[in-house]
Amino acid sequence: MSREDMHKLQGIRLKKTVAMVYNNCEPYRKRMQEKGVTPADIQSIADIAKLPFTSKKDLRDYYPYGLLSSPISDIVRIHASSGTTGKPIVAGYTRNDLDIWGEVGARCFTAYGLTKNDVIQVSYGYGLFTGGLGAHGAGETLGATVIPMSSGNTEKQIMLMHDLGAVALACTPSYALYLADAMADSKIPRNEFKLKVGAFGAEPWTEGMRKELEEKLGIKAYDIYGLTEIIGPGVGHECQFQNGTHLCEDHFYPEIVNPETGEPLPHGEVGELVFSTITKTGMPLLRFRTRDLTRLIYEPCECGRTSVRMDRILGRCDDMLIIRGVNVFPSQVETVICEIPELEPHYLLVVDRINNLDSFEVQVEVKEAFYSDEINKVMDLRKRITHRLQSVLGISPDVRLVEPRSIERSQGKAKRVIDKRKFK
Ligand code: DLL
Repeated sequence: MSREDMHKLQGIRLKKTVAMVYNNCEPYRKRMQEKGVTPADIQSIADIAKLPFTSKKDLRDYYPYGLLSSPISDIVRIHASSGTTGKPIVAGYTRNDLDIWGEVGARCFTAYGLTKNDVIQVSYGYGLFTGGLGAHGAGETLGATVIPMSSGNTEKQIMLMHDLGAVALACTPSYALYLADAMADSKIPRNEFKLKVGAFGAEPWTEGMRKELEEKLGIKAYDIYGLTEIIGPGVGHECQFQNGTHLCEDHFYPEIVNPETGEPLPHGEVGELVFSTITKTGMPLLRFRTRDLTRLIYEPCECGRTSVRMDRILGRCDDMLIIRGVNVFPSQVETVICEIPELEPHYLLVVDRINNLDSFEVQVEVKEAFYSDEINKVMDLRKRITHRLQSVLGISPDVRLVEPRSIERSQGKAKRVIDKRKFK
């Protein structure tokens, strides 16, 4: 679709959504009235900037059903994402929303080259988290054979992946890494597995991590992006060129704004990703501030899809650590670790404040083959890592090399940071 036609379609859909939330959702009506905007002011997609933002705080304030635009009798599914504190964020979906979700999810799997003839193992957690049921609906809409495995029970995961001939694995990248080790331990030869494709998301991951996963699992590892408030997995996906995540912008309109001021940023600049849902009916959201940092790419993709792409999620505004005044994203550390051949991509950042000074430790596992008790070798490796991290981050961490398999593994979203300063 040409950009012009896409904008036309988005404008029509936005107009309908704005009328819907204005008429059916009191908090939105009030917020628009405060801004002096009525549905009549929204005539095209360019008018979106007139609309108020929605934040995670709004979802907490109107917990659990306050932001629904449909009566509860039309809501057929609830999901929730656990916040760090207090009540979770609740999202309600109508039948229409589940159909959209199935469709955008099936687009993702199709872009990875999967068809109805394939077996897909879904190892995202099932339950309130959108990962399991989201990927499940995507696979079923495609007509593929879905194994609703959920996370955990690693030995069984490997056995069924092998016995049922799973071609695709859908889980978090950190859990995929864990499963890769379990596959190697299982002693089942790699060529007896049919696995070819990974659909990995729900947490930030780097190009280095992609390389590790592709090598360890012998697959192509693709990104899948989404968030509970917007719909779940399926908001965006990579294609065979693995060169940016295509957004399903005919359903979810993206903007990039300055995370401090909320001002829209020029095309191509890195900022906070904001989405408006333009087809959902259960809990349509206008200009939802995701807190995710990325940039949008409008140049056409080699695959022929005309949808806008986003770059990798650099991190979340809330994940950014400020250590001794320097901004640090865990993904920067991951990039460095994946570049150093002696290291496993398992790491933990531990930040503390001792005598009013920030301490910053990076724990990282050394590969079995390089794990040595020769002090010179260890010192040399530590020095190299510290030097590299110092030049990328601008501050120097204490690097602690730890034994292979000593950092706790995750079966869902990995926990990469312990910030002890928060408890002081
Ligand atoms: O994580 C939905 C999902 C499930 C996406 C399975 C992909 C696969 P939430 O729990 O609400 O929803 O968390 C959403 O996770 O705002 C990002 O910060 C992060 N995230 C999700 N996908 C990616 C990705 C699900 N591909 C939050 N890359 C989002 C980086 C991601 N971060």
